[in-house]
Amino acid sequence: MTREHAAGREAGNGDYRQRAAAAGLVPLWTFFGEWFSAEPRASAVAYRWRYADVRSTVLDAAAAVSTADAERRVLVLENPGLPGRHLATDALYAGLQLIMPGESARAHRHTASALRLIVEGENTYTAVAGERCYMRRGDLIVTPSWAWHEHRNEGGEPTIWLDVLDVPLIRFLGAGFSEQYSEPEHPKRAPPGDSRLRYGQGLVPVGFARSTGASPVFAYPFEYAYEALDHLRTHGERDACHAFKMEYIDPTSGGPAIPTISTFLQLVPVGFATSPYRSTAGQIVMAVRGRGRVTIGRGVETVTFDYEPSDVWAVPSWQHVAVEAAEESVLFIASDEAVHRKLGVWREERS
Ligand code: 1HN
Repeated sequence: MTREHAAGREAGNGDYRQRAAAAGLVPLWTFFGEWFSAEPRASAVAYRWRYADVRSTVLDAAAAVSTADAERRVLVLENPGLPGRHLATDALYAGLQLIMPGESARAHRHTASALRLIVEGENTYTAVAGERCYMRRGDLIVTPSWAWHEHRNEGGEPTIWLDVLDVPLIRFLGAGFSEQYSEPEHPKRAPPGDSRLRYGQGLVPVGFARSTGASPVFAYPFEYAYEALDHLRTHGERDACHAFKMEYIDPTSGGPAIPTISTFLQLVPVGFATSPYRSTAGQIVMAVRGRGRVTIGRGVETVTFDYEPSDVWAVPSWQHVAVEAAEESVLFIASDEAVHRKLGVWREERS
C-alpha cells in the first residue's frame, strides 16, 4: 500500500467512524483488542484499606447522618481503579457499616444478596426473615436475595461490620428490585440460632424442600468456623497456595452459602508463606486475626503491603496473590468465584 493510500484510508476511517456513529453503529475493529485481551485485565487495582486509618472516619459518620436518614449508614470501600463507581472490585460492592448503641436500621429487602463479616461490637443483631442473628467478631451473616432484614444495636458500644453485596452484577443484569417493609421491624419469626439448628447440623426436618437457590442457614459463627479450620491445620494437609482454607456452604446443597458470592475462611500458620496463586475471581479479603504481608501481582505492577487485624484489601481478577504470615493469620475472603463457576469460565493457576 502506498503512503497516500494508507493516509487516505486513515482519514476515510475517521470519516467512516463518524458516519457509523450517526447511524447508531460502532465498528467492532476499533475496540476488539480491548474486549478480547489474551488474559483478563480488571479495572480494579490491588488496594488495602487500613482499619486503623478508616475507623475514626467511619465512627464520625454517626454525627454526620442518622440511620433513619441514611437508610444504611455505610462508608463504601471504593477501589481507586474504579473511581465514582462505588465498587471494591469489578463485580463486588463492599462497605463498612456503623450502628451506634440504641440505633436500628429499618427492615427492607432487595434482590441483591448480602453478607456481613463482623468487625467490632456486640449485642447487635441483623434480623434475617425474622430471625435475630447476634453478631460477634468474625461471624458471617448472610442475607439471601429478597429476604427482609434489619439491624439493631442493643449494646453499649458502636458496632461495625463489613458488608459485601453482589449489587454490580444484579444491576448489570437489570434485576435490581428493592422494597421497604411497612413497619420499621419485621415480625419475629424464629428464635436466634433457628436456621443453623434446623438446617446446619447435618440434619434437616423431614419434608424439607429448598424453595430458593439460597442457603436456609443465615449465621455462620466464627467460633465453629475456626474450630473446623484449626482441626484441619492439626489433622489435614497444608496446601502450598492456600495453607488451610475452607468454604462456607449451604449445607442443604453443598453449594456456596450465597449463590453469587463465594465465601472462605483461610488459616495461614505463623511463618508460612503461600505460593503465588491466581484465579479469575475478584476478591475482597479481611484479616480477622493476625499480621503479615500480602503481595499482589507480578513484575513491575507488584503491590506489597503489611496487614493487621481488620484491614481489608481488594484482589483484582487474574492477579497473583501470596501471603506471608508474621503471626498466625485468619483471613475471610469473599469473591465472585461462584458466578464464574456457574458460567463455566472459572480458571485458576498455581505457581
Ligand atoms: C443494604 O441493604 C445494606 O441492608 C448494606 O445493611 C449495604 C449497599 C447497597 C445496597 C443495599 C444493609 C447496602 C445495601
